[in-house]
Amino acid sequence: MAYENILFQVDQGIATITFNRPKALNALNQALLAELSKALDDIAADEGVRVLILTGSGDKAFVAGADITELATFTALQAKIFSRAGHAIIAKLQELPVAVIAAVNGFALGGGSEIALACDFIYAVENARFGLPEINLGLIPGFGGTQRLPRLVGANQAKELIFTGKMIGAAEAAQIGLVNKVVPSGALMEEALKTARDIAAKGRVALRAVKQAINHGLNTDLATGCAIETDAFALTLASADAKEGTAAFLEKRKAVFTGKLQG
Ligand code: CO8
Repeated sequence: MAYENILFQVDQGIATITFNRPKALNALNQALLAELSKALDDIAADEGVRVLILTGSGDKAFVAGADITELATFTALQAKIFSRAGHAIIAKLQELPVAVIAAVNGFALGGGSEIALACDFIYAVENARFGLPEINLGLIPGFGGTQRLPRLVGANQAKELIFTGKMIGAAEAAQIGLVNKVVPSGALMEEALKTARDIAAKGRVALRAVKQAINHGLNTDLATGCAIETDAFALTLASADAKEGTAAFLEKRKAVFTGKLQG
């Protein structure tokens, strides 16, 4: 598939997807979502990828939400199909077996915030703006915002943001636990890449297992979550990566992980 609405590259185990409709502040239309879905499939199938960074082109927006021009033409049925497709793609993003960093370079509104919420964590520039402004359009969030935001920041913070549709800056987003790190605008990609390189050097088996344990554990009770962790721990202990990691420690050298379950 030729990409027209995103830029997609993979370099040394780190994939980058850049939302690339700057004239519409990178708003999500059906074509962009289809391209995003394909790129995520490619990443999931590529054994060499450890980390994905999502960002927006230009210096104004990460993603300013669903494309309102397109949204305004939908029938209720088309809206349901669009919302379902968005949910499926965002779930795919959340379950991707690599670490996913949202590098938010400006507005992350509506569907843009909802994509960032499905990433493993968010870095943002100082002038980034977050919000779920759908209520200002007479709508509600349709790509998981009513579910993921309260799980991340608590129901009270999420309700205030969603009921008012207001935007908050990066500092406030960090204060409520939505953003991990706030950086000056010129430093965003370098900061994200620094963390990505750090994660990419870890064992792939452990990385996949721990992401799955955290994600699945969060959707269950503590005892079930601990059982999920126990199974995942046993699986990683038997892996070639764990043999290499423990041997390297005992031999006082740096581990070289192959990402293999069996040596
Ligand atoms: N869709 C389409 N075009 C957009 C969007 C958008 N979401 N956001 C901005 N644009 C366009 C503008 O129309 C404008 O185009 P043009 O130059 O042709 O007039 C261009 O981008 C630049 O935007 P502005 O001139 O408005 O720039 P400002 O700096 O003045 O304002 C804002 C920036 C504050 C970001 C403003 O553009 C804005 O409020 N945008 C809309 C934000 C919004 O409401 N997003 C939520 C959309 S709904 C949603 O995401 C629901 C997701 C789930 C859907 C499931 C449905 C079934």
